[in-house]
Amino acid sequence: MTATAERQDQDPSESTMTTPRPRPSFPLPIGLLAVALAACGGGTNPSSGGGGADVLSLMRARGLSEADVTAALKTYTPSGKHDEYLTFASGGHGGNLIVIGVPSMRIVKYIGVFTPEPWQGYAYGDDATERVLDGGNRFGKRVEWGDMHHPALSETKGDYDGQYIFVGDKANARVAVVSLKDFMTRQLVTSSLIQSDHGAAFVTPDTDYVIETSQYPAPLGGGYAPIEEFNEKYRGAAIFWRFDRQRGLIDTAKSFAIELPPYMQDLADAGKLVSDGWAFMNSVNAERSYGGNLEGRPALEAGASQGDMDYLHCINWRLAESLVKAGKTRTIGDMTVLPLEVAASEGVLFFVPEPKSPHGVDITPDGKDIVVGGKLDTHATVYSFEKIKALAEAKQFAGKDPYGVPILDFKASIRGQCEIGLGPLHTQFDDQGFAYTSVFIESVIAKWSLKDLKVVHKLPMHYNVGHICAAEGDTVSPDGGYLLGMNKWAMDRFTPVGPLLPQNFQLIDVNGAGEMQLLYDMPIPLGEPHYAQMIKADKLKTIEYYSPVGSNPITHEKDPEATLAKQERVERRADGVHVWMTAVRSHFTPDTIRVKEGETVHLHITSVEQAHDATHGFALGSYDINLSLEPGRHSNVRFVADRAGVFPFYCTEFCSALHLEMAGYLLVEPKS
Ligand code: K7E
Ligand code: CUA
Repeated sequence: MTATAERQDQDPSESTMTTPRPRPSFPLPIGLLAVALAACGGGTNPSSGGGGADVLSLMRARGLSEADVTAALKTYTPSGKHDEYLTFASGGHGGNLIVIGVPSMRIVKYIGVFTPEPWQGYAYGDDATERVLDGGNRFGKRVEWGDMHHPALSETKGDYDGQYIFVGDKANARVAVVSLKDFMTRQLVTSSLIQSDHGAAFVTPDTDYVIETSQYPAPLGGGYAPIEEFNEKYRGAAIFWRFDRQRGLIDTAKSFAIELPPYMQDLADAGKLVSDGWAFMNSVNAERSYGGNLEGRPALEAGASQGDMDYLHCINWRLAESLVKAGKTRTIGDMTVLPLEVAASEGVLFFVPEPKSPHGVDITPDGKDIVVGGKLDTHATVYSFEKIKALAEAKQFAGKDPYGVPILDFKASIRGQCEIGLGPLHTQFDDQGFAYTSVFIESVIAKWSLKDLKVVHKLPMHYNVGHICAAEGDTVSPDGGYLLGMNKWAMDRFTPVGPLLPQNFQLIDVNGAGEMQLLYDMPIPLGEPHYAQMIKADKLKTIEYYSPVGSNPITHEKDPEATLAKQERVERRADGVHVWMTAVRSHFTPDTIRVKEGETVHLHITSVEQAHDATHGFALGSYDINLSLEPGRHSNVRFVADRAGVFPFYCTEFCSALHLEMAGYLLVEPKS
């Protein structure tokens, strides 16, 4: 039975909280549509009794086609109903994660990750989150933005498990860990080893490791070498950050890296099922061009696209792990590194040529094939893991690169190529054996059969489509149904908002074996989101409040400075004035804080609430302090009261009828 028929039969009172995914095959004839709408109570004029006519006139008045209304029916999510999926989209250089419901495309949350986020009290004075952000300091310097590219949901046996999400920051070579219990960033890690990344974050099938691969080669460890010594002194690296699931943190001491030649390593993906234990990343610039267009050398991009082939990197990370345990490593900066010569000679690293300037590398759900899109090529190339493994094991090499890395024969390594169109980038998968590849130059998504490598449908995308994101699309069992096209720049699409264009996410019904159908356009008011992952919403198990009262939001343990009602107090100590404060509807205790100019102030504020709808905030203007006090959350803040005066503080969440009165004064008495 098609979802269309289901809709007609459905008693609205029986609808569940999760809207079933509609998968109609054909647009409805208008008359039938009107009847269906009327049966669903969709008439615009309740007194008319003839809802169908009203729907028709409404459609005419708004200039809507049958396809428009069908799309609306597939995305419209009535008040109070939840979305079936959540999409976690990168917020680009906004440095935040954006959480979007599917199919409604309603934004449900921003998560501060690389950028301080005031609403969440993320790094605006709150000590616990300040320390999280400081974990990503580069060479001792606080970096308050990030160029977020690829979110990776944690996996168990190759399936999203809804516990954590990891993201990479291309600009500052950082990886973040976000807990999906409370949608809070709990850790940032970075290594002096590499100076940028792009193949980040990607997880191995049980989230043993989070992969971060460098993009722009540089001397490992952050030192200097003349650029003329690029071939000898510049290197790439793939970091395997060890994830300790018990603690919910990356264990930097158990992490390691593999040194790579100075090609520009690009995206990565981890093998799964048959290819578990391996990771794959592609690269551009096998030419090792490094620019210098004012110094008589070719411009970087011209030099980097001269050759016909680049190298797909195939990494046996499980073997690398055992070589690391056997101590075949060097320490460079703060990282344990498996040297390039060891990786090349011991069977950790193999190259397979890949057509011109590849970009996406995506492992099929069965783990058998590796799909690579070549930006300057017209194919998606489908490599066979079985063939690669056999060639590697038989040591049947077509040659070696200048660093001694064995190269496998291209033809002998592939299962075939699918003629896609101009500029294939990224590939996703569904549950019916189809692959979907974004085609940047042509601005379409190509749907093709994995079995016979033939395109079955192309759907025009609005403009410069980059990544695409399918429901559970990177798992061993994708769901099909929905696909998100992530377009660069919302050219001509929405009401103009000045020269800086939003992005445009387009939701697509991928529709089983049929043709794809565009459902929804959504402007994204942040730039530039690169990738997203979509998870079944019922996999997430979020908390409603922090327990016990006085919990540190990062450790979820009771903070030593947590304060309960009646324990509020002020003490002067050698290191300054300590204020143990509570917040509860609708007051802070104490609400008067008296200090002397120049004193260091330590605020220890506990929300003693344990109800979901009892969040408070704590804003102290002029001192750049803003806390979120969710029920049960504790915050410690330290600052120097270096300006005498009267500073009101107040609650920033409209928590009760007396919310405006939830305020107090910091009185900083002048020294003299
Ligand atoms: Cu924009 Cu994956 Cu960084 Cu492609 S990447 S589009
Ligand atoms: Cu507490 Cu407003």
